[in-house]
Amino acid sequence: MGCLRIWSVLTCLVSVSLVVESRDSSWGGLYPRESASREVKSLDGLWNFRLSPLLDAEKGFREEWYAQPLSKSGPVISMAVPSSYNDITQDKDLRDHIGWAWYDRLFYVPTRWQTDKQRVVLRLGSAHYNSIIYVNGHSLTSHEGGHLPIMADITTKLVYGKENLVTVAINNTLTPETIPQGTIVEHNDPSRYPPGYFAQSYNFDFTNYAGIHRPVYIYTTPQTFIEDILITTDINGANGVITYNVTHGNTMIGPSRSGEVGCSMKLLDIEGDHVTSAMGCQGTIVVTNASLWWPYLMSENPGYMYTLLVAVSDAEGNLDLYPHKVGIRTLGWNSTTLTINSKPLYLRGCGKHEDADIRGKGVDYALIVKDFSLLKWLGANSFRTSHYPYAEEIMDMADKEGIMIIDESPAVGLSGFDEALMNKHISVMQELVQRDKNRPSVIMWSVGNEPKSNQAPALNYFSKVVSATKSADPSRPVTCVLNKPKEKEYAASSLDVILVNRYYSWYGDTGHLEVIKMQTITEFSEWHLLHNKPVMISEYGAGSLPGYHMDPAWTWSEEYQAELMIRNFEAFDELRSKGYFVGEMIWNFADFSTPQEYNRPGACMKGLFTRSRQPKMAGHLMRARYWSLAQKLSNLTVPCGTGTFGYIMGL
Ligand code: GCB
Repeated sequence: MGCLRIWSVLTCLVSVSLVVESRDSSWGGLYPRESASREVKSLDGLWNFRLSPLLDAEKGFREEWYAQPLSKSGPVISMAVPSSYNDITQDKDLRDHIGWAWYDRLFYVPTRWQTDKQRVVLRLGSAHYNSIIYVNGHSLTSHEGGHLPIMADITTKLVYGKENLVTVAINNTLTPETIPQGTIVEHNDPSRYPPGYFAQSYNFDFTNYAGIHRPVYIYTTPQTFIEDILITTDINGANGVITYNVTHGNTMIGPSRSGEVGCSMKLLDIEGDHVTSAMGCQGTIVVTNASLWWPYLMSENPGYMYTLLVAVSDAEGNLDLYPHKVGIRTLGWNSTTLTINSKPLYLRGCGKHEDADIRGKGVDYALIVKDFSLLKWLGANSFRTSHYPYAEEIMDMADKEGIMIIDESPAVGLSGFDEALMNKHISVMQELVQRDKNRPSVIMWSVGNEPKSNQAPALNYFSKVVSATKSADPSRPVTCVLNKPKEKEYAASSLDVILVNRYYSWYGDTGHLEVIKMQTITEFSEWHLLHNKPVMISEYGAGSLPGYHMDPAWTWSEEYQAELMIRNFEAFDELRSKGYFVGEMIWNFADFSTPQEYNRPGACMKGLFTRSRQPKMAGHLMRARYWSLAQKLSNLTVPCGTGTFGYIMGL
């Protein structure tokens, strides 16, 4: 049989990525933003699409599907970008596909970009999992990993004033070498399975949606351009201190002209009014009487951001401008406490997913606005990007709304811990830090969720991954979300804050809500005692079927989910009074899609909200809890009624 499944999937990844002409995708570049020197053009919309045959994964490469429009080499369907491809049609094979999928579209570039000597960059916010990008038949770049940006300079590959072709090949196969990991199970018994039969399994419960999940842009810069901007902030009395470092690039051939490049900065306030200016590619700006970036419900004016207008110019007259948002805030942490702007933090939030019907993990602005509106309705101040980095469009909203983020890598459920995996994991952390380093909303890095860190090699592995993350960014605490018993936990010693997932009275002692308080208090006190670090619960919860009611509470009823939460709240309040318990995040914000299985009805039902974002009883209860915490901790007046539960809690 030609090129058989997993084998071909893997060999294709290796052989094809060897022939790409450039590999600058390890740095996804600054988010495409318009300025007086930059034009941005969206390539979102309907693309052409075709799957590779399941049993001949290499067909598209062998037949060079990227050399001409896909519609010329065979049948195509329309595919929405951004979106997952799985749930878009009625086709089961498309929903369940494992292997290569091909996308392409035509686009124009104006001749003016050539006459103006513009550099042109193609950028995909993400594509899951492995991708190879072609422009006009040239293999341009490849990227491994589904949740971080991919970019490539396409200036010399374009035909100006004419149609150009962009082709993206994506492979969603997960193996023990990918992050996250998965396994391809080959079924070789001819009496039970057809020839070549295989299935994908993985060590997490959410659907492994695939596709071009985030916006695709092309944008221009001058030949001398702003490559990256690093911003850190501090507070000195009433003043804010912004330290910046601008790196610039240059497409001109010949001796380096970096000596002739100059930078200047203009700081604008939230109204766009000039605050102050500075010269030089590195430097410090003092903002007198600064407005600080505060989280939602910790200030009357959360999410305050200035704009740093960065300008880079050279002797040839190139001038590049990039507007970068800056939130001035400090973070602190010690053995008991997390602080923001020197005030103690208590995180009240949830784990989330990028997940919705039809579009799967595709960016959807309507959903982003809805989710932040629900978070604010809840009185939540934070969430974790469980279990992978979320779209930059979501992160922008978090910065703006003052919602704090625990920014997690895609390393969910890892095991094995060999050196190759560790190096890949370190690169992923570096890419994530590179992308999100300047975001005021990001208050902690999470290197992963529920690794098999009861295996001894996890000790060296996590100490290296955590220390690489810290050297990429010393300004934020680093964690990993744990679920192994504390007596056999090898990752914890490397972390700044201990985050633990515990499902008392759900996965253990099912039906026995009365044990939650005792077990939670014992467990979390011991974690603190053992490691002398701040601790928080990063997941707890129960599944509920909306509209299913039972009194007394019974598993899967809305009453059971609500009562389980109340028992947990009692434990959290007691732990909080001990001074080292820094937050609670329920699992999950909303019900989300899971693979087909017999113990879940097509979704993880632990949401406060249904998948279509309507509150369950748990959502109303959580709203009363979070608003009452906000009132207690930040002395806030609750602005409007918080429903029946709020009434009972005296809000
Ligand atoms: C966990 C995982 C989360 C699952 C959850 C569950 O511990 O971190 O991804 O969805 O349990 O519902 O089982």
